[in-house]
Amino acid sequence: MKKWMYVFAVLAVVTMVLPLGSPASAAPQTILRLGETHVADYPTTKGDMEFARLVEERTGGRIKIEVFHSKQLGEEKAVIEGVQFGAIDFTRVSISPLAAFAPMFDALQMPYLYRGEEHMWKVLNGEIGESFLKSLEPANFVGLCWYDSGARNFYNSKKEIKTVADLKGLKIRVQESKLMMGLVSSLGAVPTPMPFGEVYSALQTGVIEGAENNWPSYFSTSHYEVAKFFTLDGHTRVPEILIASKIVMDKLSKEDQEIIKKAAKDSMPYQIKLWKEFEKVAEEKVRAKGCVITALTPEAQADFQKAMQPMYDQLKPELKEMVKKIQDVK
Ligand code: BDP
Repeated sequence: MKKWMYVFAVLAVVTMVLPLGSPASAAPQTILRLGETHVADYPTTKGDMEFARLVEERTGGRIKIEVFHSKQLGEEKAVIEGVQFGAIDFTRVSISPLAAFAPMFDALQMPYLYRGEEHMWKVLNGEIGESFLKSLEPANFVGLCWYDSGARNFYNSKKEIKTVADLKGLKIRVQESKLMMGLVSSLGAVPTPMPFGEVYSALQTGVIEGAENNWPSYFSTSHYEVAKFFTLDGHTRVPEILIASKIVMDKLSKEDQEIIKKAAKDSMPYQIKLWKEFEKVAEEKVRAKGCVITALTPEAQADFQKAMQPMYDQLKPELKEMVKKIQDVK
């Protein structure tokens, strides 16, 4: 054998035996993508990044999850579809648009459903929350974990909202969700479903007059610049969820699937902690910018709740039953 052939043969054997992804090579074997609508320094995006970090650490660098924040992979509805077909590996979304793919999820986002955040976390971290995560499999998703998203409130560019009557006829942007359309209609306003990324310019040009969201989103999207009247009505608590594509997960080993599921759960306390901090910062910032923040009187608050009661009465039987189970969690 010529010398160069010998060297070549030895090299080939060495390459074959060296396991890919060993600390020596440090190159990931599998690179997966996660779609996120929020900007890089938003608490939820940081939760995604913590999840990715834990997966990378616990697989010794074999699996790397790249977080594409700021809608780089598209708006939520399109990204959910991508995950369903296995074109995108993971996403973190609000359960509002997800309910179009798994209708039972509406039970988790009914107006004034939870007695407070403690009640919500009891539900999500208990048997009910677990059954919801599992229930996504027939729709080709794997539910991984929940993130905090606080309470949602109305804001608009026109006037202070102190009573339900003040909302009458206002064009309000909602997520792409039937339930949210019904909610806004039940208050006498006009719902306009629209992707998150289009809301700022729609408010600016007057295509819509208002929207609804939590403090962090109101602040980070700069919607407060074009809609300065914010009313603390707290109509919903809509949990955020991290989901994986079932098609993608099924191709991984059982061991790696477990690492991913555990890493997601373990990223929750970090996201929730950052959320709490940022909720305060966002509120302080928009207050300092001179936004008009309106607290409802107890009577007005009761009227908001009363106006949405028909939504409960109209629920399909299986949803009604689930809502009752949620309410019964003590
Ligand atoms: C934010 C959620 C985000 C939603 C957005 C919206 O974090 O996932 O897409 O609301 O209103 O609070 O579309």
